[in-house]
Amino acid sequence: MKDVFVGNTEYFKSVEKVVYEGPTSDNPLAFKFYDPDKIVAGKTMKEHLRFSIAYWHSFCADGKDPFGNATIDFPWTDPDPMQSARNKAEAAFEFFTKIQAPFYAFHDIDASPEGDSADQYVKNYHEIADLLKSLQDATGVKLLWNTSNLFSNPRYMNGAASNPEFSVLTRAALQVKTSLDVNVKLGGLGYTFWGGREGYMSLWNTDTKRELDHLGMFFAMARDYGRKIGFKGNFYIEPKPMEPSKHQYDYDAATAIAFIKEYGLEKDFSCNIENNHATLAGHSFAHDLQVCVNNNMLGSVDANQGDPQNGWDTDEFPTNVYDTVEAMMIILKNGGLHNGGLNFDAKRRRNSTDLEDLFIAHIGGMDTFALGLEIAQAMIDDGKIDHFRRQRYSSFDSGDGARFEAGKLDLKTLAALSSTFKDEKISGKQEMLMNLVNQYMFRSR
Ligand code: XLS
Ligand code: NI
Ligand code: NI
Repeated sequence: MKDVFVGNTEYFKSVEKVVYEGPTSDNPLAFKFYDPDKIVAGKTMKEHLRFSIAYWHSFCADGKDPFGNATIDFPWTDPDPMQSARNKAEAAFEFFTKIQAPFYAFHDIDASPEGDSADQYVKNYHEIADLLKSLQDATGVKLLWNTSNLFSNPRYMNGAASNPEFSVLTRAALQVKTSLDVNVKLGGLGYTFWGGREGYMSLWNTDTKRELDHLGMFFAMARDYGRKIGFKGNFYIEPKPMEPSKHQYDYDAATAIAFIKEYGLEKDFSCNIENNHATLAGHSFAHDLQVCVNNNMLGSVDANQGDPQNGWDTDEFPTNVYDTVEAMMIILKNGGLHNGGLNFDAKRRRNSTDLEDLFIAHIGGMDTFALGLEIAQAMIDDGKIDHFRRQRYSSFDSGDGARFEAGKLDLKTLAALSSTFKDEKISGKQEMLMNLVNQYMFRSR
């Protein structure tokens, strides 16, 4: 089995490389809908979907929650933290290869132990990065993005780049600088900022204007440094409204985009949209994706789903095909994911304790997006929904409507045209369109 593990030990011995067996297969360890080499609209499914595995959930999250201890055992754990990190890297690449994921993503301290000092942090990180590089070379798996964890360590309890104490910013800068150095070493395609502590718990002790200015300044510095050392990828801001902070500055796509533009970052920054964050903000996944596409700001996607009964980030694997059809519809119209990917920022439940559950969870997520892709493409090919939507705006295609769009009317003229107002009801046909979506979804293919 050497072709599916490149390290010294095979950690997922009970699972072989996962392959497509089709919708009637009863093998839980096979793809039912994701057929990597199948061509959809001129590209393979693999090229469309650009799946990425999240290091933190898959190889670090051990099932701890605020009420309970770890439930998940990782066979690579070693008493020496550096040895653990080396084993974990080998296990991770075995997993990427067996699940056929072309990309991965990590936080600095998911991959490499923080150590007791800043120097140790940098040294550990570079040593592990060298190993990751050799594993990338051996497997062909690429880094979608990395990021710095600026939220777990107590030093960040009042924020990182938006901390009211200057010296904390310097420590955050060390992490971001080192992550960018490592990114360039690994040929990463992106770098993500997710600011769990960049926000506030109380307005009574917070100068939000000053904190936002600091955050904007910090991001500009990261951009300048990255470009200087040869980072050619995209910087992403990952919006989230709250959790752990009561309010996070990058609340949703619209807020993050306004921030990006306000601080002059639009050439280098775009958004990394996560389904469960969009729903926490009171939107849908599709809403935040569409806001990004409207602004040419769709960078990458954290593919997961929330639980409608819970008001927090449950980070579940995507299984809701309605969500992925809507998402893929928008992504396809955006010309694809470009440099971004579908990164499974998702974890198995803490009582899914078999090692193979990690595979089963990802298989479900990949199948769900493959279904989304095929159904969305069928809807696009058929054109009924697009046609309906275009028709709805056809009064702007010619005559005064077109002159309005071209900016050739003023308010007085527009008001004068009210003599042409047609006082009749025009149905929005929502139910008809939703029934049509069900037809595309459930007709036999
Ligand atoms: C947390 C975020 C986090 C980012 C990376 O809610 O989703 O996992 O994706 O820091
Ligand atoms: Ni995320
Ligand atoms: Ni999240």
